[in-house]
Amino acid sequence: MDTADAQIQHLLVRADDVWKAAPSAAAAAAARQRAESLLEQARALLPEVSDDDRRLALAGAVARRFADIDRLDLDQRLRPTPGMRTAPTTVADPTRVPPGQRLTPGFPVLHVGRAPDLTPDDVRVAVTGRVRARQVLDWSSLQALPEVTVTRDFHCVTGWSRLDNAWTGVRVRDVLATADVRPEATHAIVSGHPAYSANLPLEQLTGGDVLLAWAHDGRPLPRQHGGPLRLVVPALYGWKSVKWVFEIRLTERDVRGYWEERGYHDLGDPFREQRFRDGA
Ligand SMILES: Nc1nc2c(c(=O)[nH]1)N[C@H]1C(S)=C(S)[C@@H](COP(=O)(O)O)O[C@H]1N2
Ligand SMILES: [Mo]
Repeated sequence: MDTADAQIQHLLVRADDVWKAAPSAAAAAAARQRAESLLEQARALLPEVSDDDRRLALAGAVARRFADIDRLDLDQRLRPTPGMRTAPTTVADPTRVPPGQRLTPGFPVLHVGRAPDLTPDDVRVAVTGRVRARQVLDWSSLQALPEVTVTRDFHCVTGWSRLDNAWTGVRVRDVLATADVRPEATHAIVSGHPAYSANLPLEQLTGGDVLLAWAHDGRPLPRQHGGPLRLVVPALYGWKSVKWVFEIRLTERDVRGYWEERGYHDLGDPFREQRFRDGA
């Protein structure tokens, strides 16, 4: 076993100890920070693990712990969001809720880094890669496409689901059509500010309910939820719904995004509980 492997395992044990030992709610926040910094160190060592299978397994172990920490923090974040419609927390049809999910009346905010402060004037969405006519769409060219509203449930891999979100925007399908996608394109990697990305099979992006959205429940999309513009892919876990989107790159193979590089599933279907890749 190489040293990076041993070091990562050691960091994981320490992160677990720090987190589980937190004696009070106040200490929990500090413990969370400390555990996350240990996990960041473990993550930084991953490229040094030479064996591919081991690296994948360890990446999954790191990703799992980040998700576990998020999950333990859930109750805090499940409260209704001020000024926002309260989402239903009961359903007539239980099969509507994917396994392992809890319904939240609020709308938790999740992202890595700092939420950028953008206005519609700042919005540019580049459609690049395997296209015949590379595009950079600004706010007015996006608004010129047919506007649609779809009402869909939203499922985050950390365990919360928010039902009945009305998203308004344009279909990604229509956005892609402006760039004339080449036949060899099979996947896309979508990027958002400040430094986030997620990969998807192309057919997941061209569904009729996949939008670049600028409104939620009839109001302009709040900044913390990706305003002015975010991707919404209702059929997949929330990490694919890139906020503050600035590029859709069409590719000939699956190029991993932020969380996928860290062990999350390449597809991420909540009903199949595709949270992590096999072996991760
Ligand atoms: N730019 C960007 N988009 C992002 C993320 C991020 O870290 N950065 N996090 C994703 C994750 S993990 C989830 S669950 C959803 C959360 O969306 P919300 O904050 O509106 O609930 O945004 C996704 N989009
Ligand atoms: Mo998420």
